[in-house]
Amino acid sequence: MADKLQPRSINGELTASGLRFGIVVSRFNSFITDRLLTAALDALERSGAASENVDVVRVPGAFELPLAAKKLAATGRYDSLIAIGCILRGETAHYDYVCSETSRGLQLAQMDTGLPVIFCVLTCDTLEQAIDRAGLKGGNKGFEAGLAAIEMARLSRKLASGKSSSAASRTTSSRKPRRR
Ligand code: INI
Repeated sequence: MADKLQPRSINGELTASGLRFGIVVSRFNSFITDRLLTAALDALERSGAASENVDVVRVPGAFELPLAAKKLAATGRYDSLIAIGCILRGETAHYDYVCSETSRGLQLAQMDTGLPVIFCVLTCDTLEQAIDRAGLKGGNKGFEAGLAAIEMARLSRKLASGKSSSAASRTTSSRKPRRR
């Protein structure tokens, strides 16, 4: 019988020291988004992030998060971004448009730039549901987002360096030394 396959496991550690984070926060429903932000900062701080390595940018509403995230990513200053918002269902279809464009835009921002953009946007039917997820029964999604930002930053660094080191070893082994 063949031995059991033991694949190499590649994970992002939860250590934030030396990493740089950008956080984009929507002012709309700030009663909720401020609580998510506080918890995200708590997760970063407890994991070793330094104040000078964390920037917070505020935008009017969730719909504006993707553009701000993409512009932050383009600066090349960050290892990971967190987008924080809270969209509450109203009486019209507005909620659906804001939800779909915000999530689509944030996913595009991370796929276009290659920088992790953590989705910390609550999409709730009621204010009670949002409160539950911003520090009550459902924990705090901001804290989870902070941890996800650290993990993805570390994982991205590993995956990038893995790619470059294997490419480098291939190049060196196949290239003959030059004669002088
Ligand atoms: N923005 C939010 O972040 N949450 C909401 O619940 C919300 N609702 O319900 O309207 C909301 N709307 C504003 C939107 O994000 C934009 O800021 C606005 O349309 C200007 O572009």
